[in-house]
Amino acid sequence: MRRKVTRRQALVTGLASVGGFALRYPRSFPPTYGSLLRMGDNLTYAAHRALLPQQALVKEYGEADITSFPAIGTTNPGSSGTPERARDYSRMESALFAEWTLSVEGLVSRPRTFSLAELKQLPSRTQITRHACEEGWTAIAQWTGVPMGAILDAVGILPAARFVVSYSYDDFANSIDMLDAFHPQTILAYGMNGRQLSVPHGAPLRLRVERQLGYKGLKYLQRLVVTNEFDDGGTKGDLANGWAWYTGI
Ligand SMILES: Nc1nc2c(c(=O)[nH]1)N[C@H]1C(S)=C(S)[C@@H](COP(=O)(O)O)O[C@H]1N2
Ligand SMILES: [Mo]
Repeated sequence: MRRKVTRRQALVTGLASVGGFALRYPRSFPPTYGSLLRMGDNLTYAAHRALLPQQALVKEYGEADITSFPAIGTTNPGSSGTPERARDYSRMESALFAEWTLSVEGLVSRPRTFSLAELKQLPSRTQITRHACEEGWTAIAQWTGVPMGAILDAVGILPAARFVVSYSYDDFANSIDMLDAFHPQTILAYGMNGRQLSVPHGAPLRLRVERQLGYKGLKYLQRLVVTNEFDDGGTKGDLANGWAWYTGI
């Protein structure tokens, strides 16, 4: 007879087996632990961090699997938000984002900005993956960009670094931990399906966090901040907007 393992048993067994991992990452629970309303975070976060191989890759598809892909949420920061921001974004867009830069700051030894041209000189990765939106649809696309780990290596994160908070032109933010930040499939994408990333899909640069739901893939990136304390972006972040911080799939 097959022994049934309850989710709770699986969780406890898993947590017990990650001693070595817990030494490096002292928290086995997500930063949102403690809120009854966020118990879903605790299960998926602990299960992913404890039960799965640490750097498991999500499935990658072939070109024949690419599907149509709706644009969701903000589809043009140049026509939404404050007039100043809309003007800034429109100006950058009409200059083909030559003036756009990504700022990388916080707990790093060499804070700096990267132009699009500079990002394209860093090692790139192309992957065809399935995007899952919390609204219930999925779509498959090919993404090309710089692994976030390559950017973090370029600026040199300090030993206390634990999270990367991303900020966007349409005033959203969200954060991921270092495990997701250095996951090989976590990339800052400037290309989609072999072309420049379009405005509806987040031009000039968007995040892809392939092991989490689609809303963690922030479009219209502006700034990355490395922190040692949990920071979800406050009123701009997922939690303040009623979404879970960790949405492993
Ligand atoms: N800056 C920003 N990023 C965002 C959003 C947004 O509205 N603004 N929507 C999120 C949601 S809910 C999803 S499903 C995906 C959609 O990406 P797409 O528009 O390329 O389909 O982007 C995510 N990232
Ligand atoms: Mo979404």
